[in-house]
Amino acid sequence: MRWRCRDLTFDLTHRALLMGVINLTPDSFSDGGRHLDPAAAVAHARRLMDEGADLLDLGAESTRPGADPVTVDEQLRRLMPALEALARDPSIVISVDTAAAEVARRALEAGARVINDVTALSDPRMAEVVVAAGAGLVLMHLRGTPKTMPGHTDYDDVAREVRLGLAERWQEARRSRVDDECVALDPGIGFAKTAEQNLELLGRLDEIASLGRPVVVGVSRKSFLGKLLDRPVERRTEGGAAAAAIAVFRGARIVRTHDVAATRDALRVADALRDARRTGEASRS
Ligand code: HH2
Repeated sequence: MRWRCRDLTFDLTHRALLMGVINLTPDSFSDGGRHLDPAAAVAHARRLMDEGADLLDLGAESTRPGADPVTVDEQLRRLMPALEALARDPSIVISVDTAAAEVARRALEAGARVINDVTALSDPRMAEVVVAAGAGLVLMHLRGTPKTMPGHTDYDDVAREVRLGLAERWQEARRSRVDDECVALDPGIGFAKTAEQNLELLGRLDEIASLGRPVVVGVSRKSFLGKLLDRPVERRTEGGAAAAAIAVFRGARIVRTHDVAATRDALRVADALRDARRTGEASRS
């Protein structure tokens, strides 16, 4: 299983990637306001790289339930100073979390290698921008918009419907000439799903992985963990690492997390268990 992001191709066969989160926002649900200053963002980015992040996801617009959209100009104002500083080091792989094609274009021009689009190509120009750069593209499942999504949780079979939704967005990317090897798919944990639906999706992640592209999951600090563990956002780290490990065992290949250090070992254990199970299956067949 390979994932192409411009000049880099990741081999995800035996090792899941850690994508560290840097929110350049005043209002993100878990770390809003902490990395607004570009110097603080760069220092945090370097810390996450030292802790073992394979790539960094920079976002300038909160997608928490009920969040208002942020203009292109404001996203660029928040994003570009930190992005430009980090892009000076080509060994740092930068992803940008945006649904706006113009933000994606400017970010790719500055050296980003991945666009993480939680709206899966809602901007009609997004695919063209991604194709022109040969960038990696994360297509996430979402119903409605971050503003309206809490009202969109009526599923008959959440895993089947998320799988169908992602397959449809991947087809749309193909029609727009996005190379299959650049695409990664994300079930959108916490986006238009109840706590129970998030748990069911994680438990049935192999159904999403069976689509045949790398699966991305973001579980860290999310409210389904808070509900399950009865813990505030700053005390969900261990629960998030456990959920990330199980997601990898069930087929996720890229884990988006705020807590890189705490998640790294959990992923290595999950990778080893996954490989051992596959070796066992192969030797019995
Ligand atoms: N979750 C968040 C944001 N972007 N992108 C992908 N692909 N998958 C996710 O699960 C995902 C995402 C929400 O987390 P965070 O960025 O910390 O919060 P906020 O959106 O409030 O900035």
